[in-house]
Amino acid sequence: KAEFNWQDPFFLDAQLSPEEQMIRDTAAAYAADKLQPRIEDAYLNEKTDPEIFREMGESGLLGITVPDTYGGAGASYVSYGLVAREIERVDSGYRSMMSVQSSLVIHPIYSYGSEAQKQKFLPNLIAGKTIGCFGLTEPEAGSDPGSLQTTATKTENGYVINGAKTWISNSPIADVFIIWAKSDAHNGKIRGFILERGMTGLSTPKIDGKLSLRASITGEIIMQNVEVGEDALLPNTQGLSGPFGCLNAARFGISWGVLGAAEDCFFRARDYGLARHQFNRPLAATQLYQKKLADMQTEITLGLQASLRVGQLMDQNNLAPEMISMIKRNNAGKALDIARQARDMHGGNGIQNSYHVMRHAQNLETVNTYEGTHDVHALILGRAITGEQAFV
Ligand code: TGC
Ligand code: FAD
Repeated sequence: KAEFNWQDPFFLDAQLSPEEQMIRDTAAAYAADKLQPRIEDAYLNEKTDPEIFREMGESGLLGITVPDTYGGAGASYVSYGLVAREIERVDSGYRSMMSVQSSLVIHPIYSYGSEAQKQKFLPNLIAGKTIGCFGLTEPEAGSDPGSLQTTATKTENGYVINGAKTWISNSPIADVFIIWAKSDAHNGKIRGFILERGMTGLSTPKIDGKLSLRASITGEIIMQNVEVGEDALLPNTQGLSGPFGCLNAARFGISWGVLGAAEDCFFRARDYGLARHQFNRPLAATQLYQKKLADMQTEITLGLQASLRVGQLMDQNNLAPEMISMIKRNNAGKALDIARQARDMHGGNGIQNSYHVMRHAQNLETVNTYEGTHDVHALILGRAITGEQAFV
């Protein structure tokens, strides 16, 4: 008869390969040693340290699924998910920095780029020596990226890009920009372009006043007659399937990451409830407190098992994107509920930065919205269930 392990009820650990366990341990050690000590100051003072990319690169945590030809580890998607979980255990903003670099910048260059583009950009991005960002969302095109207005106009030697992207993670500190635009040379179809810092007409103002994800810098990308060569075009994708292919990987990582944040809240609520006495007994000895802990543990355990299953299917190249919608939507929504509960269970202390739970709750508001909102993923699933398109 097995003994129940309250920290790992379904023995997730035992379902991982030795390599996956090793990558998970590397990410956990990095997050605890280098990220946890920074986060309180970074969050309160809205500081994003660009050095974090280099540190993650040195620890082998960026572009982890890319083969070693370009500097990656050739690891499984399950490994990528495990990294996201460990980083987001500290803060969703740090996971955001990692997942944009890995899934939204390295991935499209690796999957859709020419050999010359791969050799030029991938080694530095994977080492964290350069920072990337992904420009899909625009002021008038959020949930509906098919309505984006950025244009690429053909010239003799390349293209001129005009438009504005908003709510772009990393953009104010980025060196490399993946930009999705409608190209007149390709019948107005959406194409991907690689832009670089220093190009004339490119600017990246920071978005101030965020009450969520404060350790991850966010900005706009303004492009006014930015001239690029033919070599800036990603040759091997056209249409929305290009950006959505990147989002599949990023959303999968988020499904693991949010459960890292949820686990941090669950562990902290348990510890707090055992230490804090009211009415001459620990809070954790009360029925209501225990029910909340049981609900948290159940959702985390079910969510992790689901993400593991989807990761294994990705590794077997047997994925339907709707599977990712299900786990991104479920896990982000459940993690947000868990963080709010943990905040409540800490009483007044729960609103204080040093108890961490309210920061997670604030962050998870963003994570529930970006990469497809909670409701948009319901509509993706609704379409698959009924065959009826409910977006428009
Ligand atoms: P739809 O007609 O459904 O599809 C258009 C084309 O795309 C293909 N496709 C996919 N391909 C691969 N993977 C997927 N998941 C795909 N979903 C769709 C589809 O087959 C079709 O291909 P083709 O060749 O026939 O043209 O497109 P739609 O315009 O009706 O879209 C509907 C909807 C709502 C599903 C979609 O637009 C959507 O997902 N909206 C959400 C937008 C979103 O997620 N934005 C994310 C921006 S990036 C971001 O938030 C980064 S935050 C990162 C961080 O900091 O961590
Ligand atoms: P809207 O699309 O205007 O949605 C508003 C509300 O309407 C939501 O509740 C939504 O669910 C609902 N809604 C929309 N359409 C429908 C419908 N058909 N039926 C029913 N309800 C609907 N984007 C990038 O490209 N790159 C990035 O790096 C990036 N980073 C981000 C970082 C942060 C901190 C944030 C907050 C956002 C980031 N985004 C990024 C943008 C993000 O992907 C969008 O915010 C998200 O896709 C939602 O778009 P929107 O904000 O325009 O909301």
